[in-house]
Amino acid sequence: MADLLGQLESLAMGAREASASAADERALEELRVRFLGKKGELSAVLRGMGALPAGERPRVGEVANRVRDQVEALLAARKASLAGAALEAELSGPALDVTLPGRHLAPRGGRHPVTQVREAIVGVFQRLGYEVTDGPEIELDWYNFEALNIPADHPARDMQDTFYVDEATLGPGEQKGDVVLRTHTSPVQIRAMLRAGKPPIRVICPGRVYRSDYDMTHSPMFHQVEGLCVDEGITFADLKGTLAAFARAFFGPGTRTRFRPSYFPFVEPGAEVDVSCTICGGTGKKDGKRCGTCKETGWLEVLGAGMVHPRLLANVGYDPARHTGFAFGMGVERMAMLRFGIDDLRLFFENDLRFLEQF
Ligand code: 2U9
Repeated sequence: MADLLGQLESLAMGAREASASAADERALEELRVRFLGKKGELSAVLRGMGALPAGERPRVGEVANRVRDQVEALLAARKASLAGAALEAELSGPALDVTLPGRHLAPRGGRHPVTQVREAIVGVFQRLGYEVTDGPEIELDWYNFEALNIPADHPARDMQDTFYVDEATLGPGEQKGDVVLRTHTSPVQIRAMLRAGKPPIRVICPGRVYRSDYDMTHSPMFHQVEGLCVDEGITFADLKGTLAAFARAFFGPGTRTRFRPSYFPFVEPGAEVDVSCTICGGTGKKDGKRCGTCKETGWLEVLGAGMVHPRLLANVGYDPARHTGFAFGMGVERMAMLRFGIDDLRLFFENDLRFLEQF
């Protein structure tokens, strides 16, 4: 018995010394396993009790229980004093700077170049007081063609240029040829005029349009931005001033504009609008050589425009004798090609990350 009591005595002393020098919580846990664990020192002493005469066991058991309580108390006290010291060190150290910027996650995506350019174009017109509006991409013939002065026998209605909605998908009362994928965003402006009921009207209409074309500069789906301004006393001078301001805002302050007569069924007179070449500044020469972007002309065609045809105003119930207006249209992909120096429009729709990551 004296042997076991001696072992318990030295176990308690060993635990006292070891816990006093334990440097952290991990060391304390190791001590708990060493002294109190299933395969630890205390368990070894208790196993030795089996060899004692029955009368001596209670005494040894009692001392063993007291030693276990002491060791537990030692470990707990050391744990508390370590935690107190750690808190003290943190409080007396440098203060936490809550004004430090946070850590940012790397951006996972970005806006498509066509989206970026569409937003830039629309933003200029919003700042000029235009309201953004959109309409259906699956459109009725009347809004897409008829109301825009494009009658049934007009070349623009050629099946080649348009996607007609199949008979099977037509709604009640609709006939083959009545429903098309819109070929321009112009029907949105027709709808906007009908909705407004009367001038003044100033809308900017970005959106997807569809034509059966596919090559370096044409895609069966592309994006347009069209604008419309109708009020009393609107003249071609307002059109020129507006588009010149747009060109300077979008391409840069030194940009010049040029209007060439052209024909569109929905405007009279109509014009194609060029801007001075963004690459050579309108000189036609780049580093002493021919500028390839403008083919040495110094000009880039970027817009179509004109005064709204009086027949269109009458079609939506406006009085062409009292109200006049101008309209314009541009292709977003073409603007993006010019802004980023891209020569093949199909790149925009292939979703190749090597291309998209460059914007
Ligand atoms: C209404 C009245 C007039 C919109 C116009 C153009 C000229 C034009 C093209 C530019 C490149 C289409 O994307 S593109 O191929 N657009 O040249 N668009 S005038 O005229 C309108 C529209 C709506 C009610």
